[in-house]
Formats: sequence, structure tokens, C-alpha cells
Amino acid sequence: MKQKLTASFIRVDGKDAKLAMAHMYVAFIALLLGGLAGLLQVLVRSGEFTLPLGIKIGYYQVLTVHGILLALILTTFFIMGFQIASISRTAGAFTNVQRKIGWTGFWLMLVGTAAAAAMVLLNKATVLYTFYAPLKAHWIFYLGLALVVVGSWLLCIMQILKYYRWKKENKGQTSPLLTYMAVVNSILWITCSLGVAVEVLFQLLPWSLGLVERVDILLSRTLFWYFGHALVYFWLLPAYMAWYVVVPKVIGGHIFSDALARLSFILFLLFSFPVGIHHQLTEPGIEGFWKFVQVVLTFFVVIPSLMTAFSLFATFEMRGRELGGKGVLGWFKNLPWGDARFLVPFIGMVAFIPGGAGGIVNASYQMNQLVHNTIWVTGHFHLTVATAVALTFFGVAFWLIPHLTGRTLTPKLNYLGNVSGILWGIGMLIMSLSMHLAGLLGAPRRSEYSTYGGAEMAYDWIPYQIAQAVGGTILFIAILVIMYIVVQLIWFAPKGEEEFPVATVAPGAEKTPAILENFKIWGVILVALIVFAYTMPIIDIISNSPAGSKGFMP
Ligand code: HAS
Ligand code: CU
Repeated sequence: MKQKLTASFIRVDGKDAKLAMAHMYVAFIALLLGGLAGLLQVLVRSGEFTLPLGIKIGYYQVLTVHGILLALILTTFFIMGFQIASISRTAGAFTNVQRKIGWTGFWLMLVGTAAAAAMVLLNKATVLYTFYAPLKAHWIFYLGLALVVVGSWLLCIMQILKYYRWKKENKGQTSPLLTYMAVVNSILWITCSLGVAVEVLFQLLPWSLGLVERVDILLSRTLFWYFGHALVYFWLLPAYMAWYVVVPKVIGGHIFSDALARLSFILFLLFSFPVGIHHQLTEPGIEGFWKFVQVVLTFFVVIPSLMTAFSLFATFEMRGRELGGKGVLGWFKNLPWGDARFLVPFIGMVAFIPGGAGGIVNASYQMNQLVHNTIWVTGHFHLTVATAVALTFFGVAFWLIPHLTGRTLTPKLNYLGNVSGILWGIGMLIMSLSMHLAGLLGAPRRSEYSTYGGAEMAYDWIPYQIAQAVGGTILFIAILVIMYIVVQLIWFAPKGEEEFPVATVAPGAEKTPAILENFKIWGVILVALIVFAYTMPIIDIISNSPAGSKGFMP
């Protein structure tokens, strides 16, 4: 199934490969530990097991470990590693100075992670991955998070510097698509994490240090969701990098349209921000009008995902037909189903259809009342980030790690890769379907096993919770298989040249409009949208807030 490498084999620069690999180690350790915490989670919620399963650790502490390691640490480290490798592969090696900035960022992130993790393990930061006030953590936890953010900024700056250098050295030319995409995502990340940085530096840190007594809850949540919604696209865009540029090459096809891919990334950059309040639709203190504005804007951010879906279908169909597929769906059979670099991300794409549809339900103002704070939402994000994004990342790791370590994905490892993807798909189908259903029956998210004093309704949720435990156990088995593959690819697989697949645009395609690289224009529109969507709500919140909360230490 796998394509033969040609003479045009391009390897990521050795020094850049080291930096990218450093990120991969952290990402996959986070996967193993975070996955283990997830397993404990579903077992406890099934009601069949109780913590401590011999370990002295509480339910909410485990949930915090799970969310932080998988949603924040695995993702950020993987994304930075993947983007660095992508830029080095398509725009050439980083300079020594840029690489130094990158390494400094990596170490800051690592130290920050260790500090935050230590506090969580000491049960001094059992505040879940959204670290919502009034739940209060030890100040070292917030400081650790701040270091992770600052470190990630350095890594983004490294990428942006490289991009501008490339533009300078290649005057008037369109930048390589993967480089462009990584840069858009870096700009998105810096812009969104400013919100959480303000929350942590000006609200949570002074409060946990005892410098101020109370914290304004609504303001902190609004700053958090300004960050938190864009965060989900910071996770998604690297998966889209793989879908637009890598997967077409793996199947032997072409990029459907360079301009369309860039446009969809710009639309994500613009519309990721003025929508955070769709996470706060049930919160008092924000006027209905502004909630409505952000709900409408949320529907704008669906458009680039639909553009992505259409152009991927087009790429798949064109390739399938090139290989002789006949009839309406005949082309479908001809895709390389045995190739883990294709199959695993593809399962992710399929999961994104119900995942995205569920997102539209969440965003639909009144319907949000039904699902908010139920385990439906947990089901939604396990399809989006924990399947569409995660499986794409694993599909990428299966060729990226051997590419960086100078080894190869053997047919046996490729086969195991497919097994892990299929196990993940089945486990997640069972788990997320039962989460969605239990959510519709009113089962809350983020709650330990309880029958709520014998409430009849709570008994209806239990079969679904048992199903979640079954699905979650299958997922954990998939993680073990993935860890086996990754360990092989790092240390034991045979030496060789594993390709970093980068597709080209179909011959005869139109030229990409230069305006798509004019970040000054997009920057102005972006700031205008943010100012429009947030100025009034923030003024309202600040001028009408009650005294604030002293907080709770769980
Ligand atoms: Fe979401 C809550 C709305 C997308 C993640 N979301 C969350 C949370 C997370 C999350 C983590 O409006 C929980 C936060 C928390 O802890 O409280 N979400 C949306 C909307 C979208 C959306 C409108 N979410 C994502 C993505 C995520 C993610 C992406 C992570 C990566 N979400 C919400 C709302 C809430 C929310 C509310 C708050 C709920 C509450 O009350 O708390 C949209 O971006 C979705 C658009 C996507 C589509 C699908 C397009 C399909 C494609 C598939 C291509 C496949 C192909 C192959 C071509 C419309 C691109 C197919 C081939 C075949 C043969 C089938
Ligand atoms: Cu959102």
C-alpha cells in the first residue's frame, strides 16, 4: 500500500527534528498517563468500582489530571512539535537563533507542566482543566500554567520569524501551504492565550497569593472562554493541516485548492474569537442581545469546516476515480484503506460529522439549555478533540516519528496502527453515544457516581454509564497499542527513510490570491471583530458585578 520513496525525499533538518521529537516524548507520556486517568474515570462513574482502587486519589483529582494532560499538555506539545517539523520540511531549516528561542520555549513549557502537575498530584489544584473560579488552586499551579503559555508563545514566535524570513528570501512568492497554516495557527494561539494570560496574571494569581480577597467570577469565565473557544480551533487546525496537505499525498492525489485551504484558515482565525460566549449562554450577567450576537457569529465559524469537508470529499473522489472507480460511489473502494496514515485520520474525519453536528446543537441558543452541563457536552468534545483531532494526530505520529528518528513504519506496525484506530473508533462510538444519550436524559457532566438519594431519574443514567465504562476500557486498550507503536518507532523499528508526505496542488490550478498572506488586513479585521463582540459585555460585567467570591479549595 505504501508509496515508494522517490529521489525527492526531503528530510526535516536534523536539529529541527530533535526539537520536534522533544515535544513528541512529552505528548505521548501525557497520552499514557492521561488515558489511565480516563480509564479510572469511567470505571468510577459506572458505579461498579470505587476509588481509591488502591491509590489515594479522589475522583475530581483524577478528572483534573485527565483533562489537563490530554486537553492541554498532549495537544500543545504535539501541535508545537508537528508545526515545527512542518515548517522545517516545507520552508527549510530554522536558524540557530530561532531554534534557541524554540528550545527556551520548550523548557519553559516543561517546567510549567511539572509545576502544575505537582500541585494537582498534591491535591492542591483540583480545579478541573478549565480551572474555573471560585474553585481555587495553589498559586504554583497558576504560575505553572503561565509558564506553559509563555513557553508556547516563544515557540510561536520562532515559527512566525521563520515565515517572515522565508517571505523576505522569496520575494513575491506564495509561501508553502503547510508553513502558512502553521503560522496562522500560531497567530491564533497567541491571540487567544492573551485572554487566559490576563485572567491568570491579573485575577487568579493575585487571588491565590492572597494579595486580593475576592475574584470576579463572571469576568474570569468570560476571559477564559474568549481563550477557550479559540483553543478548540488551535487543536483542530493542525488536524486540518494533515487533512488538507498530508492525506491527499498519502492517497496519491492532489490538494483540491490552495486558495480555498488558506481561506478556510483565515476564516478560522477571524471567527474563532467573537464566539466564546456560546459557552456562557446559561450564565446570568451577560445580556441576551450579546449572547445572540455571538450565537450568530458561531454559525459563521461552521462555514470553514463545511468548506473543508467539501474539498476533502472532492480530493477523495478525484483520486478514487483516477484509480478507475466507476459509478456514484465506486471510487470509494479504491482508497488505500490498508494504510494507517490514511485510515486512522479518516476515522477521525467521520467522527467529526456527528461531533460538529452536536456542536451546532450546543450553539443553538435555546437548545443549549437542554444540554449545558450535561454529559452530552462531554460526548461532543470526545468526538471532536478526542477523536477527530486525536486520531489525526496519531495518524501523523505514525509517519512523523519515524521520519524524525530515521526509522520506518513497518507493515506490522502499520497493521497495529489500523487496529488502534479501529479500536478507538469502536470504543468512542460506544462511549460518546452513551454520553450523548445520558446527557439528553439529564445526566450531569463532571460528577462522581451518585444515585442522588435514590432519585428515579438517576437510575435511568446507570446503564449508559456502564456502557461508557465499556467504551472507555476499549479506548484504553487502543492507547496501549498506540504506545507500543510509538515506542517501536522511537527506538526499535528498522532504520530507513520514512516520508513526510506533502501534497501539491492539482496541475493547472488557479494562482493563490496574494491577499490571503496580507496579515495586516486580517489583523485589523480580527481586532475589530473582537472589540465588537466583547467591549459591551465586558463593560457590563465590570460595572455590574457583585463583590466577587473568596473561593473554595476542594
Ligand atoms: Fe465544541 C463545547 C459548539 C467544534 C471542543 N466544544 C465544547 C467543549 C469542547 C469542545 C472541549 O456552542 C467543552 C468545553 C467545556 O469543558 O465546557 N463546537 C461548537 C461548534 C463547533 C464546535 C458550533 N468543539 C468543536 C471542535 C472542538 C470542540 C472542533 C475541538 C477540537 N462546543 C460548542 C458549544 C459548546 C461546545 C456551544 C458549549 C456547550 C456547553 O453548553 O457547555 C463547530 O466548529 C463544528 C463545525 C463542524 C461541522 C462538521 C463538518 C464536517 C467535517 C468532516 C469532514 C469529513 C470528511 C470525510 C470529508 C459542521 C469537516 C467524510 C467521509 C465519509 C464517508 C463520511
Ligand atoms: Cu466553543
